Amino acid sequence: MEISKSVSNWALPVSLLLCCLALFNNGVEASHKVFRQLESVSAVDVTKEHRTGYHFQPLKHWINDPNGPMYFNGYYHLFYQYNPKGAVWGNIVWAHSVSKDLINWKKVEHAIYPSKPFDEYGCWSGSATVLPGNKPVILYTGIVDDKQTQVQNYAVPADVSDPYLRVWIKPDNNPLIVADNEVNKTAFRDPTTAWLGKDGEWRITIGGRRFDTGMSFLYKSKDFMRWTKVQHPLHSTDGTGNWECPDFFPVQVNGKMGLDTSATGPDVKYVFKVSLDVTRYEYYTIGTYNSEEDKYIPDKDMVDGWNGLRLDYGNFYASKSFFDPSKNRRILWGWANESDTTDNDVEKGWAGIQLIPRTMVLDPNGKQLLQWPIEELETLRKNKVELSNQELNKGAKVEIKGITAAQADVDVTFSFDNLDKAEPFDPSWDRYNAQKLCSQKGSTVEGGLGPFGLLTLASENLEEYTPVFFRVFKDQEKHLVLLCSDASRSTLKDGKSSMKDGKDAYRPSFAGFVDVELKDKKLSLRSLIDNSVVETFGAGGKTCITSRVYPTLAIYDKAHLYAFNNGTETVRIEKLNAWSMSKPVQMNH
Ligand code: DQQ
Repeated sequence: MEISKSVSNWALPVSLLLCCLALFNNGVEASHKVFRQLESVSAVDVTKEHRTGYHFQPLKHWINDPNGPMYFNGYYHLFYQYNPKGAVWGNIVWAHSVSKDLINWKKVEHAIYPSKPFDEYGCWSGSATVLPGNKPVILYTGIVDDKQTQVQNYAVPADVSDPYLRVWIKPDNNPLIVADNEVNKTAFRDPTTAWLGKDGEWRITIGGRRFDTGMSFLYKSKDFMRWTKVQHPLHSTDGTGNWECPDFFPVQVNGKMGLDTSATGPDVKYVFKVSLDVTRYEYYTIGTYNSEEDKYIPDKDMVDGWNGLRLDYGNFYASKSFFDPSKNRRILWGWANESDTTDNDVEKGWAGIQLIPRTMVLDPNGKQLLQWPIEELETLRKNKVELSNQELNKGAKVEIKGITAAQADVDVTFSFDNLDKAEPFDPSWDRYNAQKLCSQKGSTVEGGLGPFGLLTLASENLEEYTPVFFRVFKDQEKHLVLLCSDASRSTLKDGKSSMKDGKDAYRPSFAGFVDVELKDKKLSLRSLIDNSVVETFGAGGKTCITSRVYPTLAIYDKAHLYAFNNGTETVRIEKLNAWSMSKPVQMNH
């Protein structure tokens, strides 16, 4: 995710950009940087420093997109894009892990790997659907040649009575779907979970583009085997470039329950999410879907493009959701890649993590989603510390002691007496470029109401720290709340790659606005801190930001956690709960 996220002034047409990306990526129009010389260099040692304690990771090597996910007969199945041979992208298989609680994971055999003419050059992302009769099926993208021609295949378990579903079969009638002449064959991938229309036919959508129009193709089938393309795509947006990993699912209006992907009804809205290949971030819209006409229409106040709502304003990509019938919830998985140099990825012997699964519901205001870490995560909490009613005057910095600050869960509610001191929002600032605003007005630049929040992964003398904080602005009669997760001071390490084509370290001031009313004069923040990752949920999950950071001093028991206020207005820690986080008993061994 190294490409600048400042998209307000697109000087270059997207098509030119796409062309440049292809040139710099060994001629391959794919989202991942290709390092031919490194893709099969196996890790000799795996560096422990910066490995996460409670996030999903294999024992070594590269991972990217979460695939599948599904709940089946008492087990959660997470498949993921994995390089069995090295710590950079390449040699991609569907690795497979199973879990009873989404916390402890058992690694099983790779579910899908290149072996047939229809996937000889790669087994890329896809999804699982549990068909009536409790029959799981995976749809995935197969790469059939060295020109990256993409087709859609299926796989089924060899033995559904095996609780781990260890062995998957790719029947000989694959591929199920090949691109027709209207479809760009090298931008045609990542089939979704299927949903059933009122006419009894299955639908899936597949990401791609037509020139620089991002597009999600729609296919229908009566029997899941013979698929026909619907004339119009499920959705498309001009000028957004290639779409990867689309996700399409229903949400309850005024309800907290998750819905099966085929659910419909009067109190149901739909979410369409896409991963933007060009900028490496995602956006989503909320809208209506009519299965008779097969049209998805975003609500009229939705921003449908670069500046749309994001599931996460940080390092978060190729996400995928699934319905968990055991707890009636919709769960979202997202992938965070490394923000460090390629040299460091290779030296560490691993790259990429899956973020903590999040439940997703529609905000009661109907205008966005709310995300929250799954409740099972709370079983890892220990050594609770509490603070309440603690004033933070201008310049205050209070250490949260008694927990392992490098591996912690902290949940805090700040309150303040009035909003009058909020600094005016300069109309010349770009509302869609929260990140730029955060980089200009960092955690140390004095404001009126804010900056206040947490200093995570901080070294004792603050040579290194990753602040997550709010800053409140006055904007005519309203207020604008900015949430930042700023990696710019997170490490003393030099961030330059020594390789000519390697990637440099990326330390952005990630940020997003928080759509909150402030009537109660409170703002809450929850951060999951885990050695090299900070996942933040602002205002009950309205705005989420993930940062990957690599401190050199603030590691293990040398890491500290502080609450701070650098605004002139006093704020109060109304309530703070923090816990050390244990490691799961089993993580992929
Ligand atoms: N990663 C997969 C593709 C997908 C991309 C290849 C997104 O299927 O489009 O590893 O990160």
